[in-house]
Amino acid sequence: MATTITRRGLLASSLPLLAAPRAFAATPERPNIVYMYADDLGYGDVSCYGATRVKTPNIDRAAAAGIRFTNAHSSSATCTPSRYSLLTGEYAWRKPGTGVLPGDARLIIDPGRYTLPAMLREAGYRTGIVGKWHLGLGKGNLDWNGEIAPGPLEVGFDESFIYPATGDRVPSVFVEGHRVVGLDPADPIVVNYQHNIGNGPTGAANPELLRMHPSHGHDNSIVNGISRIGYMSGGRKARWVDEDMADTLTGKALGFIERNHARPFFLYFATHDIHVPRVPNKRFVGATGMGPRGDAIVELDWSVGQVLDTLERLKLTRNTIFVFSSDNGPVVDDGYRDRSVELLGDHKPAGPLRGGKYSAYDGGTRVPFLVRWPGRVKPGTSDAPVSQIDLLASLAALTGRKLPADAAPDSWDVLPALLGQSKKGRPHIVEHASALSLIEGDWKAIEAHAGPKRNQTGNEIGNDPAPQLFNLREDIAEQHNVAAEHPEKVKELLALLEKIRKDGRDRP
Ligand code: NG6
Ligand code: CA
Repeated sequence: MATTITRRGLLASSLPLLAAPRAFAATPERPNIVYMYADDLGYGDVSCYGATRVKTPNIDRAAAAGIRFTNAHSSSATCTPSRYSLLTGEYAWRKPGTGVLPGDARLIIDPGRYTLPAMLREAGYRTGIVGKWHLGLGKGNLDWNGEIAPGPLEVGFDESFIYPATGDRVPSVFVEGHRVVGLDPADPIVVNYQHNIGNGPTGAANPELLRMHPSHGHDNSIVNGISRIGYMSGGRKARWVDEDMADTLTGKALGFIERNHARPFFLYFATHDIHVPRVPNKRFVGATGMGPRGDAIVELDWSVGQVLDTLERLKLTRNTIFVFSSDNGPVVDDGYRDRSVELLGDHKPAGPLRGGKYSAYDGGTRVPFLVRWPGRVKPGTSDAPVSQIDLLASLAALTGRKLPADAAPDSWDVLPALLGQSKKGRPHIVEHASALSLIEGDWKAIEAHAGPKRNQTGNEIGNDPAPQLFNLREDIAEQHNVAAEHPEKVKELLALLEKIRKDGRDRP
């Protein structure tokens, strides 16, 4: 490095030696980061967001010691696109092929791409994923009995213990690193999403073998008395037991924290709860009187408690940012007759919001979002508009990483909002269901979209052949479409949405 004679120059040239990790931000920090991602948990499903028939003391404990966001969003109203956006910082709707994936899909994130875990690894973190993946594995025509790659380890994670897609999709096995866990080579796994393999029983042909019946779809291969989406044969010893999934995944999450407690770590813990099939452990059966859906929330809350207790025991609480959220809004009947509709009573999974999973109304993407960092974050609530997609840019800012110009095109640095220092957040929220929506300030426009008003779950999708407009401040339940009264507002918001679409990036 060239040194200049001026005092200032000499000082500047010696600085990097003294403070190499501070190269990018004024005061970068490296707290541990735990991102706990529930599946299909709604805005009204936990007690700190107003639920009364289900109690979630551990989630509430994180809320009480942190910031409870009231206007935080998943990027999409379903799983794969939300998770794709979370990890890449790119709106999934920009990239075809990022919708809900089958269990035999190829990896949809290019290996080597700048991702949330890759960024944190560069910042000196040990990175780990436990739980739901649902972003595809391999390059197509994967042999489940060999090396399963590329996958999480090729897009930024140092350690990986996942299940490939969803609890209701085959293959119903865990994958650790590059291998199926507990696979007996004499009983190889074959997966097919077109037709049955061999003569294994299916939900369609053998309903008498089922302990939980489908309400729609879900009538292919039977695993543990529950028929799934897709067909699999073999791998009998490797198949998971639904009742034990939360224990297995939570145990792996705690193991990761324990192994890495002495260094900065990033744990992405994506639970199976409360996705279908809802089969909580018998410890939680009957906990709520709401059937498996309510009991799965209590099981999820137990997992949160285990993580918080472990951080406490290892004296990591003060030096760990704990974030809790959900990948999309709630759904009651998502394809199995598990009595959740009958036992729902007055419980409101989406709280005051309209719609739920799959929906362009706010119930689709406005989800619980908690940030706890004792000592650094003052407890309270925040209505700052933030999106999960912003974690990449925000955590880069925290840890002093400079995003390459073409990385994470839609991720805003909202770190001050996440730390409770500002109510500003991102300038607008883009919501993604069948239709796209744009929220700016009090106003929300949903673009025109053909298609059914509801899908088979009964959830409203938000489709309408004409654009819709709501004033969320006055009408959080989106009951009054005021597009006809404010055509200029509709035009303005949809023009901004169009610009974001055309520009190929949202962030500055
Ligand atoms: C749907 C499934 C639903 C769920 C969803 C994905 C049917 C009829 N419905 O296609 O049960 O698996 O996909 O959920 O098959 S998500 O949370 O992973 O996005
Ligand atoms: Ca989901």
